[in-house]
Amino acid sequence: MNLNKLGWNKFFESDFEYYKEKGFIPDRVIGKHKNRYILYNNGEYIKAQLAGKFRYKATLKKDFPSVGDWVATKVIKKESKGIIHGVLERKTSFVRRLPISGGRKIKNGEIVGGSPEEQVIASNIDTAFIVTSLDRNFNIQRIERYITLVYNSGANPVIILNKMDLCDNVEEYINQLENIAMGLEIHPISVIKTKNMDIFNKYLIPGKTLVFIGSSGVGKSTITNYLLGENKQRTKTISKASGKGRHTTTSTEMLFHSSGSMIIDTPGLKELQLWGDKEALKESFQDIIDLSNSCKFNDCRHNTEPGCAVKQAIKEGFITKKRFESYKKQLREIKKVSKEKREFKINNKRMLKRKMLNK
Ligand SMILES: Nc1nc2c(ncn2[C@@H]2O[C@H](COP(=O)(O)OP(=O)(O)OP(=O)(O)O)[C@@H](O)[C@H]2O)c(=O)[nH]1
Ligand SMILES: [Mg+2]
Ligand SMILES: [Zn+2]
Repeated sequence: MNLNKLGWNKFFESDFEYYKEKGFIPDRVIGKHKNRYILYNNGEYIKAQLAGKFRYKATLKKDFPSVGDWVATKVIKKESKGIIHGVLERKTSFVRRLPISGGRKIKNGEIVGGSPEEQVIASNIDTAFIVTSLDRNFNIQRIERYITLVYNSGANPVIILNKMDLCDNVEEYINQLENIAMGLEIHPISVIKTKNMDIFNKYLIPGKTLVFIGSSGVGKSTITNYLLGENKQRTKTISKASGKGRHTTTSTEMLFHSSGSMIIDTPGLKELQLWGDKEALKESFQDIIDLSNSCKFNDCRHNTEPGCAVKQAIKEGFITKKRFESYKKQLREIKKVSKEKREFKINNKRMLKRKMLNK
């Protein structure tokens, strides 16, 4: 199997130059279990660990390899294992803010505390399927958050509405979504009843990487198994899954589809805090940002200012109040994380400096 079939291209090649000279080989991360990684290359699966020097230099969570990454490795033949020495720059990556370990605190509807770090869920992906089910799980605000994060990942967002067999007003859901997912493809499907499953064909392109993301119980693994044509991924067996509680998939895994594309199945995300900078909402809330360019004041906050185009659009029913509320909430969250990120960076620098001086 050549590297291109695994998604390798010029982007990674140029970053790999440095490692190539040192005799490393590029492998793709297809699985991760604590400190152990499973890599793939040339039709072979390789168990791998991190090099000591790499571990020493990696300080942030995002410095460590994640599923979908290309890594520079050396294989120890007689032990048939690989040692990872570096992670190549990610072309795209789906990230969220690192969840708080050991419970979270909520204040005024927002999560407080926790380290302002990003967590990489999957990288070097081409298409991200945001999966939701047409039952109690359906939640516009949550989908809006996924859309923001997928746009920021650099991958192409596609919305999958699974379990259409359980719903008799699919059109209503689609109408609601069209107001928040402008221009995105929205596909209602049912894996169980094999409805509309051929919509996936156009994304299953050799060398492309697809990822399924969404809450627990929406059917990500059931879809993955259907596409693979075998029951590789464990799925919830009780058909009356509540959509709450235990996660069936516990680790992210990359699987190979017969078309030559790669499918990443992820565990359901319970918490979805935003990550990004001030540009983070420019695609997911393009409607509101476009409108705000027509506000009378450049720095209009769309509160009580005269000549506010956003308020006018709400009044005339072009955008819903809910949509505007989502925008404000996401904007607050992004501003907060940007601020915390800056402070975190300064503290980190100070800490490093102290470490150096103490040496
Ligand atoms: N009615 C109906 N049930 C479905 C459909 N697709 C999946 N399910 C059921 O939904 C439940 C959860 O499916 P999973 O594939 O395990 O969900 P998941 O998104 O992978 O969940 P996590 O791994 O926990 O994140 C299972 O009981 C499936 O049988 C569908 O199209 N219709
Ligand atoms: Mg699953
Ligand atoms: Zn305004």
